[in-house]
Amino acid sequence: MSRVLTLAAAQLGPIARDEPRTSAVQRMIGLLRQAKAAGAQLVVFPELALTSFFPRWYFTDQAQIDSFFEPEMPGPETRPLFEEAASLEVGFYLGYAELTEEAGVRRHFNTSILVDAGGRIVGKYRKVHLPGHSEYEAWRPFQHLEKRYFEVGNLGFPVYRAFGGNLGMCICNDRRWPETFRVMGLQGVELVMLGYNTPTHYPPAPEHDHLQCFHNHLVLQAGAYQNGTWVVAVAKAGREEGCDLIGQSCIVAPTGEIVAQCSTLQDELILARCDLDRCREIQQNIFNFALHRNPESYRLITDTRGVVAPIGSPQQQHEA
Ligand code: ING
Repeated sequence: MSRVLTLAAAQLGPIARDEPRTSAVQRMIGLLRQAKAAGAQLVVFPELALTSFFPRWYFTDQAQIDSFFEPEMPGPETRPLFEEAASLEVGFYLGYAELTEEAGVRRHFNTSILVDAGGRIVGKYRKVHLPGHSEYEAWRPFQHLEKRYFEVGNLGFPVYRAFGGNLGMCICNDRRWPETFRVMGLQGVELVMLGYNTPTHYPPAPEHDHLQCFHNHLVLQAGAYQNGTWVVAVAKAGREEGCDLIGQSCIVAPTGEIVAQCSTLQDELILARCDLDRCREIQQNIFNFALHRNPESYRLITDTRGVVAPIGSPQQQHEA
């Protein structure tokens, strides 16, 4: 019996800086209802889906920073989303800024959760690859201060048995790093869900601005194909507080083919019937890891953070 999941990508248009969480929640409830009416069982929302993408601004006051975070999940403003999803019997992925306390220390993470059709949180992920910088950089037209406001995720890349399959999560910049997909691939992942806030303009390399949408799909399709997994990737899109964010949310098959794609920069729902058994076409053949991988040749991938000197380079001779 094939394991077909009807998946929905629920793209959001801009969220204004002063837009209350209740407004974002109401927009997401509308998308949930649309998804349910179209037969969806699981809906993916963007990264940091409750507020404007606040790392674009420089803050020094911690209370102001914390105002963008959720001290509880669900909390009073997000509970209606959980309740609506449970009444519709639809699961969802939600990206948000997590404020938590561990051993008396307040911790800040860029987080996503997986919520089942009963409204229960069955999975959590904390963003590992934090892009951008940690201090104010005046030369930039807008900041990208994720390294200032978030800690590196400490949960690894877990894959969960849920919805009849192996489901994993990541967030935005994570998708650009092959390690993200491979660590989940080595746990037999069959669906990777992720949200993103990706500006069209990348200040350190403006000559790549015209490539942002290409790079987005490039890494999603590679991640899907090289690990034989479905991928649902969802944008917060459009001109948000003067910053243009790419859209093109999409659903990618294990073959790397895009099977559904958003065509606006607003709130938009796309769906696809995804047969999780189709992962086998890839995972049992071209990317049969147990048959073809040779980890003893890959040691550098986990042994070093940055680049090491190549053979014959002066540094290498010096060290030798
Ligand atoms: N945003 C961007 C992303 O990785 C970025 C940061 C933009 C990196 C463009 C490189 C190029 O998609 C987040 N939130 O990670």
